[in-house]
Amino acid sequence: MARTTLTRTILAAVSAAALFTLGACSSDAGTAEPGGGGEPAADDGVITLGFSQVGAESGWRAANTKSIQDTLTEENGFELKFSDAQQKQENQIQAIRSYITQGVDVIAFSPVVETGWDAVLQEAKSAGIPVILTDRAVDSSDETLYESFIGSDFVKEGEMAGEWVVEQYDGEGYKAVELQGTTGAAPAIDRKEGFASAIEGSDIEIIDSQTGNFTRAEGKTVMEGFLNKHDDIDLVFAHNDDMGLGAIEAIEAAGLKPGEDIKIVTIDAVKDGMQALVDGKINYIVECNPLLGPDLAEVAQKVIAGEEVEKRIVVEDQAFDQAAAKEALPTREY
Ligand code: GYE
Repeated sequence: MARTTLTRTILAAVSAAALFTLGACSSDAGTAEPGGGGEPAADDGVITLGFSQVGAESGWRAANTKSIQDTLTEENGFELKFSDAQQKQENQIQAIRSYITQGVDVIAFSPVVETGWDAVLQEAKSAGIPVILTDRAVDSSDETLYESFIGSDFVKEGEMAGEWVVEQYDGEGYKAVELQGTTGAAPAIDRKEGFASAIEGSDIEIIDSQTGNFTRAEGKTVMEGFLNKHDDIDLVFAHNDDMGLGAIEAIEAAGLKPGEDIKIVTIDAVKDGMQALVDGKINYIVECNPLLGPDLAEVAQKVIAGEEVEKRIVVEDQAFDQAAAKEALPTREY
């Protein structure tokens, strides 16, 4: 939160400074076109940024897309090219290749899965186009393939969820089920790991774990399967609010009370999740801040201006129990 607010406050100043610098370059460079042709990037003062989004799978993603589209505007000195990969890696690779062909100034994307990016990132590097990762990480040994990775610490989020569960329920022999995010995605891998390490040594046991692909519909279907298979579920750990909301529907359809008969802990803290927490259907939510637009704009401007950027920018997250959610919900931005 703090970081995003600070970023927003200084964005205008950075933007003005960057535009001034770029404007000066532009008069030196005469009438050169932006991007491609070996000309300096963004020499008309406008940064053309190609963004490949994961999809529209969750409330978190909708808020993230809005933040990017609201920040990377003409007014702020950007021309945004945006594409939705519908949660498919091949669509993202295609979008990135198309941005390379178009000769954009910067490419940014949120990788749907962690692995398999080296070839296309190498192509961007060879074309001299800097890449910024937002939200999710890539698993690559070559850190020169991207300028910066802006996003939350997903292991920590999983740990925060697990620590709360241990604090509340250790000693009661709880049986838990886990609704995992998209298989191979950084937040699914890391949240699983963080939660497991936090409950280690307690008597809480994960009796089943399956992917619900970060969507409400799949969260519901997987939870229905869990309820058919097990009659002793005490707790659901869902890797995002949407799957938790799907699980609520399945639990209610089975004649049980979510939040009471079966406790629910999720990650994201988007409005629908926070409302369910206020209503007592979810018990605890760890936040994942989706408002990455301002940080992305700042990093892109710095990269184009040839300034140093941090390789890893960690977005800070908080967590909510019911009382905290009641207080936060009325002024929640997403
Ligand atoms: O938690 C989930 C979304 O990558 C952090 O993706 C993001 C996750 C978020 O679908 O709701």
